[in-house]
Amino acid sequence: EANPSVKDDTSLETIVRRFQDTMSEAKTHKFWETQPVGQFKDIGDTSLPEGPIEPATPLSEVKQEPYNLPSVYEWTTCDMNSDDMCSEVYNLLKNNYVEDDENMFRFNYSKEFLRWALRPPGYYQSWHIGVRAKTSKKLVAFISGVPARIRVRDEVVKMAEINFLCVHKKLRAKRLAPVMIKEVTRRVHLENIWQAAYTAGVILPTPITTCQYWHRSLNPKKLIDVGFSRLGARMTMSRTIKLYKLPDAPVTPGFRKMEPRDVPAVTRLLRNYLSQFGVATDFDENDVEHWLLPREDVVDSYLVESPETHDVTDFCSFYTLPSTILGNPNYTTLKAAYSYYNVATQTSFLQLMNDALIVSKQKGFDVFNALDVMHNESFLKELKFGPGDGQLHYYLYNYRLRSALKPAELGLVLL
Ligand code: MYA
Repeated sequence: EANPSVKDDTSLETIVRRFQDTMSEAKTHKFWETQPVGQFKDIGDTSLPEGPIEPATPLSEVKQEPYNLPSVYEWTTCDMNSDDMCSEVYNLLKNNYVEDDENMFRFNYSKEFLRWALRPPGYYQSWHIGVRAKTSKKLVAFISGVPARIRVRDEVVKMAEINFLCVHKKLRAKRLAPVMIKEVTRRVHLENIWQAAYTAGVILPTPITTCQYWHRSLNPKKLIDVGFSRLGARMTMSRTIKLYKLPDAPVTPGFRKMEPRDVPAVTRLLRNYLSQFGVATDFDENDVEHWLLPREDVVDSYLVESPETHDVTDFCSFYTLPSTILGNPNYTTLKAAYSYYNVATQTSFLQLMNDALIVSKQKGFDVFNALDVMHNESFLKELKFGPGDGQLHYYLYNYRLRSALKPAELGLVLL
């Protein structure tokens, strides 16, 4: 007999989406079946070795010319130092990038954010790849990579992190994406790098793990007004506002913004913390300086400096990623903070993250989002995060894991 309580809290949309997810595994992937990625048919085959699926080839064997695009389009390399080029990428993404399942919200990464995300230490301009319409010169598609060191078990592997794949809405389903993926792969190979990491909301062959987004309301009235959340059963607006109320200032003594002088201590703290996860980013001081020093409206980092010893004992960070609210007469933008890397050694993880919520509320964010990666599970429910309906799948290119990870075994957050 069906369990009515399970049936009741499962909407038709959820059932349909789960069914589609299941079917997409059975579906053929004309492009992905040709790529060195874990294939669905190999799931559970523990005889396959862990590590690169294909060996690196001599650089002289890497194709020297770009892949062919349909004749009306041409490749362009995007110089993110140029304001004009940066604006073109920004506008393409603002109008055509990722939306939620119900098409109510669309990511609106800021120009400063894109500059930060695409120019880390050692970045390659050749990995910032655009496609233009030949006649109008309009930018119609984009894909990017940045270099990163990612540790898989005991091995630190040089990889490309691939992000911001976007094809203009009017040019969808024309198989442009596979050509763009092949072209970025070629340009990554030219730098003698043979692996990549990426995330997507869609299921492809084959996720190394599947994470869930959780959301903590900071401005519940607005979130309800714009349809991001719903008033709970037996809840009024005023009870809801009270439920999510936070103190005006952080409570942990010694809690302050990270500064340049903190880079060595934060690097030690993070490296030590991340060493316990099966797959994790391998940050050195240069990376920490780039990825974690606060940048206004891009990334925020706070730490706890012990008032007695002046040691840096705890750290939390989040990045700024607003979404455009589509078709709402009263609001245009949802201000969201996304949990990035957090480490607690002396402060309780709960109190540390509550302080992160407090400062993000003070900064005017409407919602604080976090994935169930690393030790995040331990604070989500208690700090009144609710599970979202979006899933995020993590992938490696040309690197096989013998078995999938749990989200809590992942120490990697992509933007
Ligand atoms: S994830 C964010 C992706 N962007 C969006 O969701 C924005 C809105 N959507 C779009 O702009 C388009 O729908 C996109 C697809 C561009 C996504 N990742 O051209 P098509 C496969 C990988 O006809 P379109 C992010 O940025 C699909 O399964 N593959 O389709 C990380 C099918 O292949 P197959 C995807 O809808 C990106 C083929 O493309 C994705 O017009 C990581 C259809 O092509 C996706 N998100 O365009 C990229 N969506 O038949 C991989 C669809 O086989 C990097 N597809 O199923 C791999 C590593 C490369 C470097 C390696 C170095 C060594």
